[in-house]
Amino acid sequence: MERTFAIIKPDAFAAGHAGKILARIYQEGFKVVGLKKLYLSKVEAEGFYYVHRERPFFGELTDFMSSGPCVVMALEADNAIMKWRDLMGATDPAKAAEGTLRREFGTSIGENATHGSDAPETAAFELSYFFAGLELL
Ligand code: DAT
Ligand code: MG
Repeated sequence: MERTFAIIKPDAFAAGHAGKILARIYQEGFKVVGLKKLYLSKVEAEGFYYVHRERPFFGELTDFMSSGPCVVMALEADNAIMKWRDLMGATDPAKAAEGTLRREFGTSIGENATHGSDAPETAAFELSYFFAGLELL
């Protein structure tokens, strides 16, 4: 079993898609081992996306992620990291495959409904950024 870190981003939460996304997560066989609703500050969003600090879209990205409430989750499954990336689809919803979450709920490359860790090291960092070990028992 592997764990990954996922976010229902502010666009999807504000549009009322959190329930549908969560239903899909269960349907696909993930175990939700941690879940909370948060309203990130700009500084907290910057800390989370620190690896992207030099990218031209960093300001836009962190403004968006701190623009409203989101849902952060720890998901467990065999091959959870890749499985969740596959379910989300490509970063740009226009390029995401039919049936993926970003295709269904994303509206632009910036406002793409969900986040998922891309590797074991980033999953470890991202899980620990939002959850204490005791919250994931
Ligand atoms: P992913 O979220 O698929 O891992 P990423 O790590 O490359 O994609 O980028 C993180 C987020 O930054 C992405 O979900 C949305 C935003 N982003 C990426 N590329 C962008 C761009 N060209 N313009 C605006 N926002 C972008
Ligand atoms: Mg990424």
